Amino acid sequence: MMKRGRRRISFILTFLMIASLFCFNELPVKAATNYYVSTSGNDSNNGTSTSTAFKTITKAITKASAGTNIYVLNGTYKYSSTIKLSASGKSGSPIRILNYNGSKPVIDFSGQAENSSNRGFQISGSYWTISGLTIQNAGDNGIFISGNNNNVSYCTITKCHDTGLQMSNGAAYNTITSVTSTYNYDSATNGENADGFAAKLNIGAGNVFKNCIATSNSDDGYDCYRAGNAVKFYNCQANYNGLYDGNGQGFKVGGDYTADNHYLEGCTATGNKSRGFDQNNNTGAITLVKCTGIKNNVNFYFPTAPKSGKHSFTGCISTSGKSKDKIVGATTSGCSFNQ
Ligand SMILES: [Ca+2]
Ligand SMILES: [Ca+2]
Ligand SMILES: [Ca+2]
Repeated sequence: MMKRGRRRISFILTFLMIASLFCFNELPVKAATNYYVSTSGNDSNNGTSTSTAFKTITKAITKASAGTNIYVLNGTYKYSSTIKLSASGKSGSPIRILNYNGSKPVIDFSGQAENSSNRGFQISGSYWTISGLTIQNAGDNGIFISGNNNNVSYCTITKCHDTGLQMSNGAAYNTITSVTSTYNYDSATNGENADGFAAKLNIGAGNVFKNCIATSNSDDGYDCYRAGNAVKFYNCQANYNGLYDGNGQGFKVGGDYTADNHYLEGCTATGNKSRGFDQNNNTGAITLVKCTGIKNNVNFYFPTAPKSGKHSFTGCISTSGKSKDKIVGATTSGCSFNQ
């Protein structure tokens, strides 16, 4: 009996092993699906080639899942409704909205009235990539992110009626690379609110800006008002921000006395109306490495020591500021300030 029982168990185990092998082999390997969007397309097409492209990005989004690439062909696409990205890709398998083959498609939201609910793209989902698009004339932010692990790269965001790209409401681990944000202007408040970029009002951890450019926005270049978590900036520029009633700080790295240990490296602020680099009541310790202020009203303004630790400035250079720099509660090394 014992022997037969063991044999039966061994038979069952072998059967299960072979069956499981078959099962794994039978699993379809799901290739990334590509969809195409063209101004001459049609949403009743299948969308899977340039000659059978969809007409709208929104149609392609309804078909998208992790690993999908949505290629946008050249042309100007007009939308008056917010494009909502609420689904999610996966780690290593994002959903991507991309310019097709080096083209420069323009997503134009000029049909939107200036109103805080009229954003261009709204990313509440995670693992999205938006790359190679020009996004313009949104009634509020060009892109608003509250989700996690999203990437925006090689885009131009311009002439929106609030901050070009904003993260808020818990947005975490988002990376913004080589995005230019320019000529954003909120007319209702004569320019008080429209920054180039903002990571403000309760963000999560791990947000990064690399090689971004904020030029000629009505309010600030970059705004971290009440961020609630540290942001990292690498090789970013803020130029000539502050028009009309805007504050005009290049990098506003604080606000409302939250303690956020922001990190900036290789960043340059030029010709901003007020301060190039502005503490703005941040009670955290801020680190600046090889940052340069040129021809701002004040290049570096850090008038208050952090609640714990010290600010850290390494290799920072202040050139041709109209008024003197203010640096308090900091360790400095290899810097040239105008104090
Ligand atoms: Ca607004
Ligand atoms: Ca302002
Ligand atoms: Ca601002």
